[in-house]
Amino acid sequence: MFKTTLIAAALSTAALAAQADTLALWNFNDLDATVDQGAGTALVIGGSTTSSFVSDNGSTDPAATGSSWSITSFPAAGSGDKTRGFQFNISSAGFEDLVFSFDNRNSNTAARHAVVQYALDGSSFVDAALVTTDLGGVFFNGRMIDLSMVPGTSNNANLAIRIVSTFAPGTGDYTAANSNNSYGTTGTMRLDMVSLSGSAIAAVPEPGTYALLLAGLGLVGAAARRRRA
Ligand SMILES: [Ca+2]
Ligand SMILES: [Ca+2]
Repeated sequence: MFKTTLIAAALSTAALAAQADTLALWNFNDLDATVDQGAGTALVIGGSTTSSFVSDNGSTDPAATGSSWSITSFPAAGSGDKTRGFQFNISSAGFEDLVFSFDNRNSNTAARHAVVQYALDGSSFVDAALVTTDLGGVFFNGRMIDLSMVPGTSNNANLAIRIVSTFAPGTGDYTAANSNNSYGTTGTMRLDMVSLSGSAIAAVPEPGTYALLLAGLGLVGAAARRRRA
């Protein structure tokens, strides 16, 4: 009985570790930036503003009809690199192997490049990945940033993630999403299905637990031998 209980506990811990949970999800279908599943906060940063909650046609949202979050008011050409866009504050307390994902759609004149950044303290942001949107008016779906190998992102109550517009790599200015257009501050950037998923951190058994388990198996073995004798 004792042995069975210990093995069952070990199995359930392994099952938890393998299962990805959604820590936070925004689908924007209720026309606001309040989180729709899990916990977290979303905000527009650096002077950008929400322009609307508009159709998400073309995103991965399984809802038959839904909305996405559109923001505008981006920096003037050649200024404000990595200052405007979206920010998500999501606690990862108790979770590891985090993956941040989103769908996004830019208007023709919005910046072609954005950088996804993370902060371990909620405010000191570090670049994690560059995303390129080289077409306007089309959703680019399932963008994923794997944070599993980024130290400090796991089990962090102060984790924050940003998506901010950035200059074209190696230049000092923005490029428009659509190559036939010029960059404009009134371009829009939309997001849908923003999520952070992860795995519950498995409790590490104390060394004593293994000793008890082995002792239990030894007792069972001894009992079996006695029965055979
Ligand atoms: Ca949606
Ligand atoms: Ca909402």
